[in-house]
Amino acid sequence: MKKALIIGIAGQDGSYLAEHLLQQGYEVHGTLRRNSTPEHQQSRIHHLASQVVTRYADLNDQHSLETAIKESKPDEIYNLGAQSHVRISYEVPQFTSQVNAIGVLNLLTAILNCAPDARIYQASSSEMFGDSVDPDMLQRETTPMHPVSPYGCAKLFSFHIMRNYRKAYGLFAANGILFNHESPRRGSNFVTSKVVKAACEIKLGRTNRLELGNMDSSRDWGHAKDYVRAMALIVNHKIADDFVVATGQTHTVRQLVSGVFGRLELNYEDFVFQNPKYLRPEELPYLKGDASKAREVLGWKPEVSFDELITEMVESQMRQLSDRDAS
Ligand code: NAP
Ligand code: G4F
Repeated sequence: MKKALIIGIAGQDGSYLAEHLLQQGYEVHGTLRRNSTPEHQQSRIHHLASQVVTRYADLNDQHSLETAIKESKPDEIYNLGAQSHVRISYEVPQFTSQVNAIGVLNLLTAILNCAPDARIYQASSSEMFGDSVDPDMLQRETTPMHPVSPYGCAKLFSFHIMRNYRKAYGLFAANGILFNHESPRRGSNFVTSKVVKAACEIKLGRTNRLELGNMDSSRDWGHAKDYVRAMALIVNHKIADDFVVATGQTHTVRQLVSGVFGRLELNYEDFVFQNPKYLRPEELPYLKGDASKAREVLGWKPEVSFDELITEMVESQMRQLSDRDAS
């Protein structure tokens, strides 16, 4: 039985990855961060409580990472831990860099010390491309990276330190360059989740206003369930390498908003307003990924379309709101 250690098991991706690896027959271990409201912290993995082993650890605390590795003895380590919100990375740039950049170096050092044969996956991001795009309007593994946020800059450091430690120390250190991926478990301050929640509440007459930032940027949105399958394929590939994971479709935030409100038979223009507080000091305007390498080398392709993703998120939110009413 293979053993996996997931740093950040209680996040959106951590929860889906844990489910996926359990289905594949893995023994799954995961790390949580200490926070002041433990009752909410494991809401995404409550249903897995009897099947996974959790312990506290933090990317900023190398001792805790070494303990987690020594106790779990993993064959595979998935680093999904991060301050993952791009706009908030402008409010806490040093913290973001400590966790998303130096934290990865801490983890690599712990792995060199305690489990140099383990295979490592790093959650790299399409945010690393920043304002760079190839002439065919796609981003791929060879596209230059010019990040435009503290989050993107920190992720670019971790991407390169993974490649550096792969060559310098022979670690199996692989990067997934994942484009945006969403689900009903997405944090409520990311745009898909924020829009879906507000639109459902408007439909039920609980509010009549949604405030957003820039609606003209474009993102390549996929489903988190599809993307965690790619993570496991990357780690189980014969060599450590870097892979773009994306759908190859892009939509503007405005198209997302119009689609979500349209599904609920609402006209978004009656309810959606811009609030400058949600604008970013520098915006990443456009993302559209070319996942040909992942498709050809790993046999990966996304199964959930943008429309199916939105439908699932809207239906799940409506169910949650009516369950809350009933209880
Ligand atoms: P998420 O829901 O925000 O989950 C992040 C996880 O990291 C949470 O469990 C969080 O714990 C944990 N964490 C935060 N700071 C940590 C620290 N100092 N030490 C250890 N763990 C820490 O994000 P996600 O959407 O699942 O994304 C997973 C990873 O993929 C992140 O690294 C993200 O940057 C990257 N990524 C995401 C996307 C996307 O579209 N979702 C795309 C590309 C890359 P708390 O819940 O306690 O904060
Ligand atoms: O949902 P978002 O916050 O995602 P963003 O910034 O693209 O980052 C996500 O994807 C990255 C991969 O490309 C990950 F690495 C990262 O961890 C995260 O998962 O914003 C999407 C777009 C942006 O252009 C933003 O400016 O939506 C725009 N937006 C407009 N109004 C808003 C809002 N975003 C948020 N969060 N909140 C708004 O009110």
